[in-house]
Amino acid sequence: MRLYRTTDGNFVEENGQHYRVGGLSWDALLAREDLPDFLTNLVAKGPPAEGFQAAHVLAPIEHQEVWAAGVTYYRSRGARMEESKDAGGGNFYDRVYSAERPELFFKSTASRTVGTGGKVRIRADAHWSVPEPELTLVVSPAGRIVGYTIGNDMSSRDIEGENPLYLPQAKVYNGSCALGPGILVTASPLPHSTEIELEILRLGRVEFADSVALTELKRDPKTLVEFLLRDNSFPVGCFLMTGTGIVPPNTFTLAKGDLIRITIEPIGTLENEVA
Ligand code: DO4
Ligand code: MG
Repeated sequence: MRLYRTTDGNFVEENGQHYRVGGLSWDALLAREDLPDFLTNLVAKGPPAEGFQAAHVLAPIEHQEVWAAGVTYYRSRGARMEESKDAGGGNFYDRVYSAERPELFFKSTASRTVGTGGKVRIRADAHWSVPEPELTLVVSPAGRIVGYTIGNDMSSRDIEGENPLYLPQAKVYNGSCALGPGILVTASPLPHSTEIELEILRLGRVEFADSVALTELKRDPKTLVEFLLRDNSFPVGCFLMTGTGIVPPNTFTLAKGDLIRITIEPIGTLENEVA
């Protein structure tokens, strides 16, 4: 089941049919501990509804906070060590990769987040920017993983590499986050074979493409959630990006007009142009 927030209200899609989810705000839906069962019952009751338009889909966020995990793939560990070696930061990334406590950081709010079709931004004072395609957990107030969406953790690598203490500036700025297109609502974990695919198009041609499977994710999503909720409450649920396993070569930086396409098969495709 996929849940969509649209300009015409909220819809759930199952087997190509759409059903209207009336009477509850997006916050009220994401605050439900029984979201998978609630939507299963709604679909079973039917009937399907007209009126769903893919072009009207909004970012699947209202008042939720977006958090992110870092250095959860070996590839990301290597990239951070390399970018920060002149600043003496390399050792920290190596240590966090194998430490019991994961790296978790605050990433975004709804005002800095765009949905599919929206424009993400390169930070105005950055010179080396990349998208980070990440499986993103949808977490209930009690810490249950009730679904999955696709996230783009836009990052300024030169700022992050200059000094690890600049991480919040490299990660949190206007248009630094994309989520969507909708939420795959399920109480079951995704198979380890699930692939995250990234394609960056420049002037209509593929400039960079790569993919990674969830088998490469070092941390268990449930453990990431457990750490996030250790001393934090999320009354309307939250999003937790699980880190990137795809890093373009160091010669690559995003440019205005690039099209970033991230696909995770059971969820869909998140597509954003760089403003
Ligand atoms: O430690 C810096 C950020 C890492 C990150 O965002 C990632 O690995 O995805
Ligand atoms: Mg990231």
